[in-house]
Amino acid sequence: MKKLGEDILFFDGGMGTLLQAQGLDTLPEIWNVTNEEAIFAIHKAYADAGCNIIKANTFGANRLKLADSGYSPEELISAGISIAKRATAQSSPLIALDIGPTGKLLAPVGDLPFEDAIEIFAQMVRAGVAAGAELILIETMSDTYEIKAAMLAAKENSDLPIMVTFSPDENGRLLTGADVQTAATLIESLGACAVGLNCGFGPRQMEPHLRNICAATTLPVIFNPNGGMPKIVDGVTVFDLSPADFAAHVAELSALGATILGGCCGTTPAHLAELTRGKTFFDGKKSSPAPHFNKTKISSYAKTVTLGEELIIIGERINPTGKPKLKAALRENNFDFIRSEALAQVSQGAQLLDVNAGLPGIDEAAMLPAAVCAVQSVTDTPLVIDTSDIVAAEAALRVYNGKPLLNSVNGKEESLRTVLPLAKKYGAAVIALALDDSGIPEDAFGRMKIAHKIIDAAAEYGIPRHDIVVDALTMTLSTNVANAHVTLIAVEELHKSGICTVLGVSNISFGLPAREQLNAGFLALAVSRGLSAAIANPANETIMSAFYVQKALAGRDPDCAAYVARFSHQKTAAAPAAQTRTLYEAVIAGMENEAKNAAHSLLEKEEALAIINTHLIPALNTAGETFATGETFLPQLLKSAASATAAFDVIRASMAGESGATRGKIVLATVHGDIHDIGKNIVKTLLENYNFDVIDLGKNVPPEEVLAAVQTSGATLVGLSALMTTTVAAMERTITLLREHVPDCKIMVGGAVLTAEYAKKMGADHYSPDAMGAVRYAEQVF
Ligand code: B1M
Repeated sequence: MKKLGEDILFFDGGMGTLLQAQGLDTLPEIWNVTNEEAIFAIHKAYADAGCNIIKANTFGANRLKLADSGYSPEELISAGISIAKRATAQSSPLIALDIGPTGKLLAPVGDLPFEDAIEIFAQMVRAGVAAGAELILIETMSDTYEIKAAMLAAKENSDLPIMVTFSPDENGRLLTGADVQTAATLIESLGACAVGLNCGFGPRQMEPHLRNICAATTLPVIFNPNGGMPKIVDGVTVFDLSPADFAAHVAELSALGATILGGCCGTTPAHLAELTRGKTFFDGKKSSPAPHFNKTKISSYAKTVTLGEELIIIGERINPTGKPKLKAALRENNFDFIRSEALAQVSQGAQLLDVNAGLPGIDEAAMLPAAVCAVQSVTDTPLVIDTSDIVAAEAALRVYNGKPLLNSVNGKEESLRTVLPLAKKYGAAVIALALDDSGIPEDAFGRMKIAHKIIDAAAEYGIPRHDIVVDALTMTLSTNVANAHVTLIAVEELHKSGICTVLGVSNISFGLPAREQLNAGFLALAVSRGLSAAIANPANETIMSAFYVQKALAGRDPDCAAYVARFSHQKTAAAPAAQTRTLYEAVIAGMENEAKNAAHSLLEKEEALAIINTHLIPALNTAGETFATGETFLPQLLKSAASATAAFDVIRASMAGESGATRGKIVLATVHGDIHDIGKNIVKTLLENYNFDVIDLGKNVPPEEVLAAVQTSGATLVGLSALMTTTVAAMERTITLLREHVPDCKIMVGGAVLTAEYAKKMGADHYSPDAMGAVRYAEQVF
């Protein structure tokens, strides 16, 4: 029997590319019932090539992709697994239910709700289990949220082992921003038995990403690259690695630590036969131990924070206790205030953010997940989910995109019994409070005993020791002068046994003067004893000064750069949370209400069009630039777009149209495949203000729909907008179709990606760089 992670195992290779070569003209999974022999032969060839794991032909058998096919996921999955089993009966490899992406982006980036995604995958999992799948492979993923949805569906509907592979881009990032470490952290925390990379590129191009994933996980690593770098030759995608070259590259790269090897697009049974033929090369090979073994990692959808290396500041301000403004915001569903607090704390130096929405009279189980989503929409800083309400905890853990830190569990039986299973299911690390039914022990030994009891209980639920972060509890110095000492000893002892610790420091000074000095001194002492994280207000000058001082003194601030940056200009505390942002800043920060308010203020002194041109568009340009350079990610870009739209709605309402008769009909659309409509909407508003009758078809409009609208309305001018290089082709198709059927209709085009020259080349009558240009041209036409 082969052992996962110890022996080398072989996945099979490509399926879709082989079927395409045989004339596939439908979804590949449909061939499970219409062309069974072809699928049978491919599985058999892979089994004969020596593969240990065979992917059933079920990758896209989800109800979204099959919607108009006349087939159900159950039917195709049942047939797919049955063929795989029959075809490989002689060598009996493991048969995997293969699950690919839904094909849609999940909300808030796209429009597929998270729970709908879970249910779509759950249907596949139930069908796979019923058909006798032996493991679940979730593959070719490019969004951590979709990975989480698929993994929850697998866990909630089966006991099968789960493997997950994803496909980073050339910069090593997923579509929605995660780096390799972050994706691997999430997947490991949710309980996969192996994690890895597939598709995208050939083996060589995957090397840096493979290196990163091997360093980031303690799980066995899967490596299923393509058969070379895909290239388009005569309209057909080809992969350039011969079986021998492929096998040589994969074998060599496996030395980085991958123990489950196979192929993806463009690989064939010949590639896999060549790879498995080198078995002797692999014999006796063991996975290299991951260098970052047993680190406590907390992640968001895009980044990972590691505890235990240097002090981490957990921003404490999204907690209503003693904060009247936050209480009011929670009662009024003012999520902009919460987002604002989050952004302010991050800019002040918080590396994690605590989110607590517990307030008498509000529904915490609804509010906490909403607050978590609100914060995640503007920042990729990982979160600490802080609640004592178990229902609220589950709701927030479920929607959180990443591996959170859950605050908290304690040594009481009920807490252990209710909190730990949730942490296990949702892959959270947990803050363990050193107290139990008998209260808070007075000595360090008592607190450590409780900490170890929690760690042992967590282990029984399968939660690793490094995912427990102990809070040794800060007691007020004024009530007992030994209090600081007790906590510091506990921190030191826990640190010595490799356990991460966290403290809320400010309680130490309660009832004493010069509280901030005492808090800062206590923090510095605790850090010297090995404290991993402090829950604090990052706007507090004294605490943050202590943070920079300890960092420099501990030798963790190369060239004292952070220290110098902070103190050379005696930087004052950042502006208070509820600061007033300009329109430009509000759009970049993604604050809708602030953007609206700023637009209202600007309208008092500036013309509508000037506001659009000098505030709104430059803000979107900056948002686009930081997105392009990888400083921000899709969720943030989305929030900026929503804020710009909100501001534009205010501006639009202020634009009084000219009175008079309608001056002509214009059909307006953003072309097929393109969902950018802010610019098109500005064009529409301006045209309407100049009394043109605009038939707005919206965004992502197929050429045929544009033509149909022109024919039914009798419009003699069409306006098309395209923002991406990839959608200019759809614009050209639309122009060609219009020229063919309505040759007298004039066509104007616009959008940042176009030039006058290119517009002419496509056959458009007019290119307009801005909305006013569109009005001027319409005036000419009519
Ligand atoms: Co995205 N996006 N986006 N995006 N987005 C761009 C266009 C991009 C340049 C950002 C970047 O990487 N730097 C890049 C395209 C790269 C390229 O192909 N060259 C890009 C990408 C890659 C993507 C995604 C693929 C990201 C992803 O998923 N990984 C994805 C695409 C989805 C799809 O369309 N299939 C995506 C998604 C989004 C959001 C949904 C988050 C959001 C759009 C929300 C919405 O529109 N409702 C968004 C945004 C906001 C942008 C940027 C930042 C801003 C676009 C914008 O609204 N500009 C943009 C970067 C940038 O342009 N700086 C970017 C302001 C607007 C007023 O200008 O539309 O040019 P514009 O309109 C002007 C003129 O061009 C002219 O008048 C307007 C007013 O002056 N005009 C016309 C426009 N149409 C006209 C028609 C006319 C006449 C004039 O006659 C008919």
